[in-house]
Amino acid sequence: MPTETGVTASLPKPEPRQSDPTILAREIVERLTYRLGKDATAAQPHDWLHAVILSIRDRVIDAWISSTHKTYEEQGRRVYYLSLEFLIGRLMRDAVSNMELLEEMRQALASLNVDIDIIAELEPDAALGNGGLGRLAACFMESMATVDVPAYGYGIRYVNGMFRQEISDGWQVELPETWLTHGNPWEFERREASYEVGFGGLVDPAEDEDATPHQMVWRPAERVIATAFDTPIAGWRGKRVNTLRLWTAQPIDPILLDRFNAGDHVGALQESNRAESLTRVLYPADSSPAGQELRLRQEYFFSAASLQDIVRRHIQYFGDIRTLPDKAAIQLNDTHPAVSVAELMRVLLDQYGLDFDEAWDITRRTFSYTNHTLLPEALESWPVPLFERLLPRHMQIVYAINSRLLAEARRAGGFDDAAIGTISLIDEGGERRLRMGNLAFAGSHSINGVSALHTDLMKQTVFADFHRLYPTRINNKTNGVTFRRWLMQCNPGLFSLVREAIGDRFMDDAEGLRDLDAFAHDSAFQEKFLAVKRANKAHLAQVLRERVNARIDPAALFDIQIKRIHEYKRQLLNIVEAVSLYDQIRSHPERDWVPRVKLFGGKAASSYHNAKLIIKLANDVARVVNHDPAVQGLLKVQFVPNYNVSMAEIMIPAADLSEQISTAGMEASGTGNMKFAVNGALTIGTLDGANVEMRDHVGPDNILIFGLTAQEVADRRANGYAPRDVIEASCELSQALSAIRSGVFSPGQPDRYAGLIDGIYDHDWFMVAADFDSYAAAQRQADRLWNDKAAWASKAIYNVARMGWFSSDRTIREYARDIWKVLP
Ligand code: B1N
Repeated sequence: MPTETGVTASLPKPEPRQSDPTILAREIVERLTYRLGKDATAAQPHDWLHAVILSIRDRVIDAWISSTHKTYEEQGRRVYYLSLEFLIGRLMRDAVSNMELLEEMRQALASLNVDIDIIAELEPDAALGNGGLGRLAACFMESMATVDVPAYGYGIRYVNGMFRQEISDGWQVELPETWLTHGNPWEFERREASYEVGFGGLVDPAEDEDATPHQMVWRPAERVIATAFDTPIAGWRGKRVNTLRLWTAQPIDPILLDRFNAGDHVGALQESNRAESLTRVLYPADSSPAGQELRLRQEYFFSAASLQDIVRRHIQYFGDIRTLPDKAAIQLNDTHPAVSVAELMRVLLDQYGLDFDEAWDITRRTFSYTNHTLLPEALESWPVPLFERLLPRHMQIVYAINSRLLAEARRAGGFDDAAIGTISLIDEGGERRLRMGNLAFAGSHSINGVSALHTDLMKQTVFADFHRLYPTRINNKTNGVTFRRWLMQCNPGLFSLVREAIGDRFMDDAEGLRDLDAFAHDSAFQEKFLAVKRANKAHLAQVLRERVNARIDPAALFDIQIKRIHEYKRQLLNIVEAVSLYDQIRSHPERDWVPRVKLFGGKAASSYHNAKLIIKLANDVARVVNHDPAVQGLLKVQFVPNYNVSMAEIMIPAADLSEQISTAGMEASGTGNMKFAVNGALTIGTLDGANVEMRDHVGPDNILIFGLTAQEVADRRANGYAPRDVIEASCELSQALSAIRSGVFSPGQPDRYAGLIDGIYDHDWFMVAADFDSYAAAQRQADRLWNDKAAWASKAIYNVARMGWFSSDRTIREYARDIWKVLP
């Protein structure tokens, strides 16, 4: 980020830049010539992209510097968002649009014979995240800048982000994604912001005379350097520009010359390779813990570097570590940075010599924690011996925190041994493990869930005993998405139609979309609305034609499920329903079936066997269905490879029906659900996560809700659920399951899906069978609605009109008001 000394007041200020296309064109050619060393006549598309980014970046920098000055002058609290993932996607259009230069840039490039849409396509996605959690962090960065919160994002600059997915013979194949191949024109390397991070080694008591009894000296066995790379993130209308600071690991000695000179050329680079491997790859695990030592190293590495940076900045400006909580609010994005709690305690105890109680008070007032999942298998914990070996001083601190925590619970009364056992930072059942969720909870003044339902379940389940001990700490902050990217940029057709109808107010206050309510039954507006949707569908059809040689009819109902592949998200329910529909179309060709295209997209964690099998099944079903002349024109199934942010930007605006069908109680919030609805798709979904609040906002008539509630799922599980009986009672379901089970879709290997389907008969943890009939009925209701174009259009328009509350600006304002206390 720009330096923050505030001494530049007397220096000449840069001239405010003009937004005239001819001036922009001149700036682009200037960057091309003098920064890239290319002649305009010889420039390749990539060079133009680079030059455009450098031009827009320079304008962003002007605002960046003034934001930094403003933050400095206000002396207020800054927000630090610590996240192991930032799923940013492309930045060019975002920055140009937020600087309000989209039209001017288009014209400037046209005058140079360059098509902005063509070069925009060349920008690689920054895919430094897995799914919803990482994309939420990216939406939050943009919204924090938009609502004028002085904030820094901290994360890791992975060389290889989310893997590229190819489909080979129907199976997922993972390939490394190299987003940095052409360099990254957005980032600034900050050599001056480098810190040492240690691992392993020994701990000795501090020897100075005035040392406190808690003061220790940690002598790490291994050290690496963390170096910062900064990316400016511009808010809407360029009001504020905040910093995303990503760390990269470097060796202290890039090459061990003594070894090299002794002829050990490989050994000479060992340290270098070991350091660099730390920030090399993103763990491709979504909603499941990665578990390996390298992951814990990544977590500690970026936490320790970020805290050193935060503490250094605080001391530089304010001089007194005791005022840290007044000037810094650190948000832990899930438990991935939770080791920060122990790290800040270490800094306060060992480096600043504070006594334990004071250090603990400062720590708790500084941190807050967002929980993103209740899935028991997803809650992070580390084997105590591993944690102790890597972070011996932190282990001591964890024990000290734990003994005070448990003593507090005993003093409070009402906590039996079992309750004490669930509050403990150490899981004593079997191999002893450190529970990162408990550490994050204990070390924070605020713990939030990401939808109303999820927050309630948090209070009733994983954190029930913590909630009894600290009844004011848990609060809800329902997720949101940035409407700049997820409406204005990805759906320019709908964006201009909405502007035409209701003016520009919604661009600064998404709740202004409500004015569209008045147009829901206006048939002229409905027609224009359907025409925009139709054009978006034609565009998607063309993209799929080019990329996977698929032929899909834009007139059909586009039914889309795009998200990580996970059993709880129930892509399997959707596929089984497709098989059942296929059956019924063949049995009753005379009925007037609604032509449907079912699209799937999403990646499976590399080690998640069933998720990969579900991808194969989708492709197997697609092959059979799409080649059967009996259903030609009525049903198409297509798996879209390598689903990512850029593909989402094409698919979401083209959707008629949005599949949000997780087993109730399992999806913490969902954010794709919000993006679809604001782009005018109807949701077919369970009462799970944020779907519940979406129903409240769009109205129960404008959403297709089916299936068990979270409470009913819990009751069924508790009272002995017998899926086999349920399956046998449903003719459609039994037929579809036995077709898959018997190899109809996998003739070359008939038992390929035996295990998967037997799982449904035997236990069906995700309640596919229990919800099937109700899901199929909701799908037929969608068909009937589709046949009434005006009714469908009005419901879709109500969705756009009433989704304003789900803007991440609203979410961020709530965090700012309730948790960070930085209301601008
Ligand atoms: O976080 C999103 C929610 O909208 C989704 O419902 C939720 O599933 C998602 C370990 C996770 N929860 N947990 C993760 C990601 C990576 C990892 O290594 C867990 N992701 C979510 C935003 O709140």
